[in-house]
Amino acid sequence: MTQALIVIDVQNDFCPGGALAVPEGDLIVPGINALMAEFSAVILTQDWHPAGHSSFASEHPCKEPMEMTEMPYGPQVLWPDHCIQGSIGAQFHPDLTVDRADLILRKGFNRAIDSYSAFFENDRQTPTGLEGYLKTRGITRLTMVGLATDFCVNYSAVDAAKLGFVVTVRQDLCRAIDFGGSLAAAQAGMTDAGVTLA
Ligand code: VGL
Ligand code: ZN
Repeated sequence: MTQALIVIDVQNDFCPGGALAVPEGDLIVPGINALMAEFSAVILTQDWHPAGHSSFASEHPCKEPMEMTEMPYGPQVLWPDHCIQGSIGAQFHPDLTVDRADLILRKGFNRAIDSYSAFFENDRQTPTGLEGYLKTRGITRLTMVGLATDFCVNYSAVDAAKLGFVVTVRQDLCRAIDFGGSLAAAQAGMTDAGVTLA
């Protein structure tokens, strides 16, 4: 039984000073680095959007960041431009121990579809390949940490539980965007899906 630590989107744009800053997003970095020592497998995810990504409010005339829009695949929050491929904002926080990672999984590179989850894009159908990677390595238990609790951590944790992984989210090593009740909804959704909130 192999356990993996999945570190979600600990990138400059999600930390204070970044384009989509999560309050206290940087404070979790030392604890995540320390936790890596307890796992035989460490996987990092990296939000990785092309310029002009369809989830950016700047691509939608008359829309502001944090407003909703309707995409062919369903409702989508519109974000400030963030985590653009090759930008400083898309880089991992400089203090994150990137060298411990076995795999860096990039997501959100498809211009037409956002991808909160590390497993499926926001159409809920297009796989990222992470399920196959983990299962072929014999990994059955996942601990998730990172940013943001209510979006990418939430979607990743719920998908993982649905795929049959045993999932724990270390909330002390996550931080939330939390707008419009998104954190409470995410916590309820994760609990319903069988995710352990620690
Ligand atoms: C995220 C919004 C847009 C996240 C990524 O990592 O939670 N949120 N892109
Ligand atoms: Zn994004």
